Amino acid sequence: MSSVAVETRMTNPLDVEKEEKLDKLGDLVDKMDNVKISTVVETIEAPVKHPLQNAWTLWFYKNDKSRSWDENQKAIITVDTVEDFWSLYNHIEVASKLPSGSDYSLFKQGIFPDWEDKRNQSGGRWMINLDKRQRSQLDDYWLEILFFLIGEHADQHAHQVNGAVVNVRAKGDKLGVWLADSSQPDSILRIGKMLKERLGIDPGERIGFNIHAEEKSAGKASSSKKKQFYV
Ligand code: MGP
Repeated sequence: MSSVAVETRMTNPLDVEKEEKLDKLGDLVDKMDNVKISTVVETIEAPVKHPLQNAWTLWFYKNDKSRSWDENQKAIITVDTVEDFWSLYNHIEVASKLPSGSDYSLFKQGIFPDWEDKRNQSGGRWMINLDKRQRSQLDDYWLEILFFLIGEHADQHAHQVNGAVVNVRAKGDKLGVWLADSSQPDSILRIGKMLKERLGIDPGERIGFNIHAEEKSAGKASSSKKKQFYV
């Protein structure tokens, strides 16, 4: 090949353009060779929730006279983390704002909030009866009781604690902490003392413990609802 021919081919504008394209492609390949493809898959961390020792179900009792007592009990939601408990608490009406005749109950998952449930049958409840004028204390008392439950504050007696109920009543509100076994006086009394202390109830004031079976057979006859224990 003569030098003229070489010269001619190299200066052909089409060839120059082709050459430039190839150069650019080469640059691109070089660049791509230097790109480090990360093998670490970045994970988006889910916020950590703090588990409760037990799962707890919130129940609402609506005083609807056309339905039976049991039918008026409605399970709202079950929570098993601190965060879900707060989200629930912040979304519902406080007890003091509920219509008279309503109840909230918080029970360990699987326990129906009545005397008849097999895990309640042999038990009883500590009752805190509030005077009509104590309505302003109701929400604080109820929240303190909720902490007592979900925080397992009864320590080694916590297995005894099945749940709690707040009865919103025009005649005077009531709070009850339901225990599983009324044949265990030591743990019943210990829990009663803890509750009094936590709620800041005057030491001179007494609270009493009712046995479910007796309340059930006594019906409306409040005189025969004999308290079995006092603290
Ligand atoms: P209550 O709601 O505990 O108190 O019981 P309230 O409304 O202040 O009435 P009082 O009788 O204590 O003055 C009201 C009624 O609800 C009881 O008499 C029962 O008929 C019924 N009831 C309450 N509880 C807790 C139960 C229960 O566990 N099982 C059944 N079957 N009925 C219940």
